[in-house]
Amino acid sequence: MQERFTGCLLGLALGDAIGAKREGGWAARTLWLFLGLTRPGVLRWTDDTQMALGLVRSLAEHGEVEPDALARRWAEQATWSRGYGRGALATLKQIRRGVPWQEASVSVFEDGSYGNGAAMRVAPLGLFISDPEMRAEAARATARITHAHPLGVEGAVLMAEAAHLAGSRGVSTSRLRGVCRERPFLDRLARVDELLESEPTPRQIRRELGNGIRAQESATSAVYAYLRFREQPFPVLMDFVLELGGDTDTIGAMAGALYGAEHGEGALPADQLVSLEAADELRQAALALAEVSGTFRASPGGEG
Ligand code: R7I
Ligand code: MG
Ligand code: MG
Repeated sequence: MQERFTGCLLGLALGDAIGAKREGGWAARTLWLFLGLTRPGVLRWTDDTQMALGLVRSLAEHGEVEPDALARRWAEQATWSRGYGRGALATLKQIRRGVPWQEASVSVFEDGSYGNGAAMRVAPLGLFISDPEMRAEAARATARITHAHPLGVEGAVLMAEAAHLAGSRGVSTSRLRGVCRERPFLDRLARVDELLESEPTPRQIRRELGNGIRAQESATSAVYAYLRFREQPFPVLMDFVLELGGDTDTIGAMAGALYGAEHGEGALPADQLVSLEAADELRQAALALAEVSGTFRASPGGEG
């Protein structure tokens, strides 16, 4: 069980760091290189991992989703140099200044963000909570802090469920469809099944599911990539993610988390783990969460 927690968070971080080198166009990549944010030989991760780590620590500390504490923790850590989404960073800065998250999360986009930021960070929570309804409600509670839009929230519910099912090798699109309510997710998940019957090119996946920052695109593409390559070595999965292009760090983070949740840390490439930024910190945080798993309490913040 511990292996699954460390595998999930380290797989998320590896996918994020590997994908980050390819995220965006040449201008963004050159800027990152110039600023020293990516260095040869170091797998430096981005906001996806920073927020997942914050969530893991908060869950381990409180034994539940404590939205106010989680919002504060995320807000304290947020810095542009980790490549945060524009809206997410503005929201987190407001929270840091003392604006209640309920207000901040609908201040940049009036219906809240439909970005994939709530989905990218939530996988470890899926392993932590075994009751399906509490899992979905807890995922929603984490999402609402920065991503109040129903599509942003749904991305988190989907990824929490996928991680949970990956932990027992039981991911199927029909089970994932069971936790979804929104058309853009339901339609794409139905399509994932058909796409798994042949071997479509990355270009076709890009066209049919999408590789963008919208939750319904990158989250379903990550689920697809994981289901197609889950029995192959981790680098094969990552090569496909890089070929998908677009929001590669986030698709990498989500697919990597599912792969790690299923196979455990032992299945992740040892040479890459050695180069991964703060791997030991991530491992310790995941172990601390594993230690308190099974103690989850329904969160008062989860109802709201
Ligand atoms: O979702 P979010 O945290 O971004 C995560 C992404 C990942 O790829 C990370 O790796 C990082 O690179 O960023 O950040 P948000 O700012 O909430 O959403 C991302 C983007 O989606 C926004 O900057 C907008 O471009 C777009 N977006 C919207 N545009 C119009 N109206 C999200 N919601 C809206 C909306 O309601
Ligand atoms: Mg990122
Ligand atoms: Mg990204």
